[in-house]
Amino acid sequence: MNGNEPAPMMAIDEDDEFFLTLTNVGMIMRPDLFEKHTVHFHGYPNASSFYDGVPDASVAINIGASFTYYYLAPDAGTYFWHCHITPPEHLQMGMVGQIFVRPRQNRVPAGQSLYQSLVLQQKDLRTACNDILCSTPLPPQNNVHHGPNLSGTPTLYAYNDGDGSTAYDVEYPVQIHGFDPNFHFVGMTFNPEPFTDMKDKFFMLNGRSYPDTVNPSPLSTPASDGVPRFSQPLPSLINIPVGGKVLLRISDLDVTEYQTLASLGMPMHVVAINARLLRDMAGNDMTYYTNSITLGGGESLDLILDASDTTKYRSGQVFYLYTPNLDHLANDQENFGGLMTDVHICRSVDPKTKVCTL
Ligand SMILES: [Cu+2]
Repeated sequence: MNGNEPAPMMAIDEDDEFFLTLTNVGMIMRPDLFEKHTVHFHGYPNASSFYDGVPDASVAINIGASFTYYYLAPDAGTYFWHCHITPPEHLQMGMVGQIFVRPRQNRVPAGQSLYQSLVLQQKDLRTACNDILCSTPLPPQNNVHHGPNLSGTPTLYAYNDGDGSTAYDVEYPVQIHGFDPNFHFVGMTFNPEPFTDMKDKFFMLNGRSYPDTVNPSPLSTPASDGVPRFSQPLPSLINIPVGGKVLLRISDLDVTEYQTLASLGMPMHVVAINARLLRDMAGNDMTYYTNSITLGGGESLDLILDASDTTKYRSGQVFYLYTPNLDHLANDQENFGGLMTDVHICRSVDPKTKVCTL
């Protein structure tokens, strides 16, 4: 998928109309195969199963064909997408990507009440729209306004929270993957792939294993024509501006393993699971603090790393996100590596490029 894992990311705003054209160019290395492909937006409230990408219930794209998917982004949250043809195989081969929807709360005019905007939104929706759009219960009444964040731009939120509880300064989409080189090798050699033997031996954050996870640049690899080409454009190094908060939009697309990520010295504030804000039907806060999260393939989770206490978190400090499954802290035969990255506290962080200034 454009030579990257994750495949290209899709970041859209709630209420956007989104058109995606998938072209199946086939595989030069396996001309004997005539595999179809699809795009399945996992967990995403789709208006029509026609665009859902599950081949039994919708269309699949043949070699040489193109098809345009249509989505109306109805509900903020962290999702992900993958090809739905023989999922264990096509996910292992890298047909996985990130998709997230930024909430309409980001567009509340500066100085206006977040709570009132959510009340109004839900009032409108009860008459004009369907239930999917009213998925967040109102929090207790409050007087939080849409103000500026650290860099002076309007604060961004992970969800339509109505109380500012999901505010962040910088966001990091982080997708967890596994990779079994044996399965890929067999796939190149015209033998049937042994699905039951599949077992991941590399463990990756945005397609990178440590120490590539702390490299802020895209990775360069010589391609089969001998020319170096760049891949893995998404960084997995987490830079937090001092006094600020970052949102980690985590999803797991590993086919064979559960994955645990732990944080040392900086609590994880889990605010949403599977694209739903953690709030009960009465609007009570169900978010929680922890030092590790565990996801299976096909799950997502939003968490906030909060460095707003400047007596505890100072510029230049380094923390770690790593897996306590110690056999996943390796790159196949090679110690040490795997599912681990750094968390840097910076004087400032560019929210677009994620570049750290110390
Ligand atoms: Cu596919």
